[in-house]
Formats: sequence, structure tokens, C-alpha cells
Amino acid sequence: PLVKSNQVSIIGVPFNGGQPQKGVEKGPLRLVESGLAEQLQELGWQVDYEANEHIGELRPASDPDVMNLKQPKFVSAVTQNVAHQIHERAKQGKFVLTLGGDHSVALATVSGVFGSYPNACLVWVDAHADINTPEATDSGNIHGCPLSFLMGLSTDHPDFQWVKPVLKSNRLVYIGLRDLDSYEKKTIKSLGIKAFTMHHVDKYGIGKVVDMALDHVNPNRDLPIHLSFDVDALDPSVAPSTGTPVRGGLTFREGHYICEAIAETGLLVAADIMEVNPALEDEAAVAQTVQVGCSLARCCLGETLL
Ligand code: Z70
Ligand code: MN
Ligand code: MN
Ligand code: MN
Repeated sequence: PLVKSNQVSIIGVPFNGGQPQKGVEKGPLRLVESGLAEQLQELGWQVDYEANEHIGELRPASDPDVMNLKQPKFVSAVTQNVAHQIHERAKQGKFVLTLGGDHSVALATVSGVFGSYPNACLVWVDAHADINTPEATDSGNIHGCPLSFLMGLSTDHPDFQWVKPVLKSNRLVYIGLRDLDSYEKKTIKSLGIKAFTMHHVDKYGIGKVVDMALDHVNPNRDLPIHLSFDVDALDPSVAPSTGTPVRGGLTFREGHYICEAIAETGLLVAADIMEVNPALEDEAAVAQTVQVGCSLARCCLGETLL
């Protein structure tokens, strides 16, 4: 395996500034309180945990919209800070497991991971493409934009100069897409980004889709892999407590299969479990979503491999 140690760093990022709904900042603590660290120890990993409890204090006194983006300074400050934490852990040869928080936190995870593994590839599992530019975004919510910054599609935003264009279009692949803005569709086509929508999952089956996805971003199966998993990729019946549920998503097994198959390559160096929102839906739905988040994380760390 590429991760040289049996150590995993859990990085909690209790942050909601990339979108308007409260509660997603409670995701990381709920995942940890439900026993995630102990579960990973059970799998043979040595676990450390950074809760980032005080990250909300990075909120600036004033944070006006810039180019339609909401809370740009807050998002930038938090993600830059966390990017450094992740970069340090990855450099030490630890597997980095980041718990969101909204998906703007991928500015931190991808920057940190690719800082340590410049030749890595990114598997983005999501109902959404999260590749809007500051100019193109309708909502202004930065969780819909991280990939545009990471790919250098929006280089002139004053608050995000620290984000380097570490991600090339041939090192990104999507799985699970089903809710795209028209600018996002145009961008995916014009840059030739490989995207497996739910249509492709239906057509080929998840086994073939993951094979084809890895054939594209990692043809020789020798590059480090970063998996960023937005739980809204899953069907709302599987992961109901998330800010932007979209019907027609991945089944429980399809979601877990993705994590298992990527873990099985031995190339997975980092995983993100994002957009679990314990303030949405009833307590049974929250418990179900938290359990699914934990089991996806365990699969990333080899639980179901013999
Ligand atoms: C839309 C936007 C988004 C997650 C919603 C939605 C983006 N494309 N991402 N929920 N996780 O606002 O840019
Ligand atoms: Mn650093
Ligand atoms: Mn997302
Ligand atoms: Mn999403």
C-alpha cells in the first residue's frame, strides 16, 4: 500500500460556511461520537483525531459577498488552515480521513493531499459537480465551487489566491452525478472531464463504472488516490440527513462498493466524508446517515477486504 504506516488521522472540520444551512458543522462530532475512531482501531489502525472545535473563530468580523460568492473570507480562512493540517499528516505518511462539514472543505483536503502527492488523482462521488466558478455560480454557495478553484478555472478571486491549481482535468473523475448546472455541464464537456452519472451506473453497473473510472485517472494503477465522498451521492433513502438530497442516487451497496474497490487498489491515501447534517430530518434519519458515513469510512480503510 502507498500509505506507509498503519496510522490514520481523522480531521474533523465542523464548518458550514460554504452553504446556507445550519447543522452540517455538527457532522464530524456525530461521526466520532458514534464510535468511528474505535472502529478504525478495531481494523488495526492507529488513530489520531483533530476536532478543530475552534475553527468557527476564524470567522471575520466582516465578510461581504465578492463576485457573488458568499462568506469568501470565512471559507478561505478555514480551508487554508485545515489544508496545512492535512498536508502535514499526509507528508508523515498517514492516511488522512476528513469529516465534513460542507464540501467547500475540499479546498482544504485536495490542496493538502496534492501538496504531498502531486501526482495523485481525485475520485469525486457526488450528486453535484461542485465545479462552478465565482462568475458562474447562481447560488453563491462555495460548496458548489471547490473544483473550479482547484483546477485553476477561477484564478482571479482575491480571497483564494492561496489555492493552487493542483488538479488537472485528466486526474479527476466523477461518480454519481445527477444535478448539474448548465455551466457545469459545459465545463465538464469542454475540459473532457470523465464523468459517470447515475445514467452510467444504471447502464454499466457499479463494478464496471469504478473500473472505467480508475482506468481513466489511474491507467497503470500506480498513482495515489484521493476519494471525496459527498453523502448526497447516495439515494436520500440511504442518507437522508444532508443539505441537498436528490432522488435517484446510489444504493447502500453501490456507495460502499466504490469505497471497497478503491481501498482494494492499495493506492488510497485520503478520503473525505462530507455533508452529513445531523440537524436535518428526524433522529432515526440522522442515526442512519451517521451510520452510513461511518461504514463508508471503514470501507475506505479496508473493513470489507479479506
Ligand atoms: C449547485 C450550486 C451543491 C452540494 C449542493 C449545488 C451544489 N450546483 N453541492 N449540495 N453538496 O449551488 O452551485
Ligand atoms: Mn504546509
Ligand atoms: Mn459536494
Ligand atoms: Mn452534493
